[in-house]
Amino acid sequence: ADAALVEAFEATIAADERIEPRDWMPDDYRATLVRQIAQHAHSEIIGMQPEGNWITRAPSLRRKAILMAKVQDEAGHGAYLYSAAETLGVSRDELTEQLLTGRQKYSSIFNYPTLTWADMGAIGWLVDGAAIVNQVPITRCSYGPYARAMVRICKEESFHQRQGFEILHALARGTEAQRAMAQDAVDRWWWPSLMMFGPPDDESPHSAQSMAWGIKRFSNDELRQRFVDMAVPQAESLTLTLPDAELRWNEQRGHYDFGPIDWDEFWTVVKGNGPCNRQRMEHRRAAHADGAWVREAAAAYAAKQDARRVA
Ligand code: FAQ
Repeated sequence: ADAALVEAFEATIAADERIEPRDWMPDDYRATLVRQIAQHAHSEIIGMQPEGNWITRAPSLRRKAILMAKVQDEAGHGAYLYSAAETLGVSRDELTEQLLTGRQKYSSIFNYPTLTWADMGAIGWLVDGAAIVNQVPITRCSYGPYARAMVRICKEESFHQRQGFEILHALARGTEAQRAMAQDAVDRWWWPSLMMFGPPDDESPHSAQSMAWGIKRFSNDELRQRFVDMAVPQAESLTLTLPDAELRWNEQRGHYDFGPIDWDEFWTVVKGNGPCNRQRMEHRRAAHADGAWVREAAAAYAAKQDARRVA
């Protein structure tokens, strides 16, 4: 590329200013953003399934209305993120194709089953909680459209997290059976939530370059630690326990120490062999096929409008 263009790009990054769609950018920078934003968008869309599973069985009309709104927000986040990716020159059709053929990933967390109503609480509290810790720094990402999309998404995620916390709060103060259900959900979602932050820093191939480009602002391990430090006092106020015997405050570090993460489990899930990977993909493919008539009708309508304009 033209030396002046490279220099302008590097100066923008060094000054901590934003790269915009019209600006020249290195191919690898563009490819990294497409990869991360697409994975993020796909996660929102696939992430509708675990909670969608409980909409018809929510324990009250009020809980049902809240859960429907949350799942609908996730569709909105997906649409927002696909639009951000499109500013990089890929179409939404292409991205959908990459998801459906398994060439692009989505977050490992959505390959776990939602066995009880308390899972809606644990997902809101822990999964949305982890998502916020990961996403707040992305509001300062060097790529403008991604950073701006994150501002609204983070506001909605904070509401999602509180609604999850409130579900667990109610269950933890309910009957013995409800309390046990809340504890069981936390036991099952804790470790997979820690895995959401990605592999340890020394096994994260993309981190160094993404941090140099200002796409990532903190490393996977830094954000994971921040999440643990936040979750421990919240678990105490819920009067629930986190399933880790090694969890304790480390005065010297000023952080909570925690036990080892099962990275074999993480990679098994990432490679497609988690408890629900097949089910999630089958469901998404079927939903896409079922929606073909809507896309055809929309395209026919648009063509008719165009023809009318020409005439
Ligand atoms: N799952 O070198 P790194 C939500 C892959 S929140 C699956 O560290 P990077 C809200 C990674 O892609 C969830 N794969 O990679 C919601 C790479 O593979 P590749 C979505 C993972 O990109 C809540 C390889 O491992 N949030 O949806 C995972 O620098 C409730 C090496 O890893 C985002 O996507 C994983 N957990 O860092 C919705 C946030 N971790 O591509 C519904 C934006 C890593 O070379 C209900 N993304 N991999 O084949 C990011 O911040 C980053 O992409 C990381 C990974 C931190 C996830």
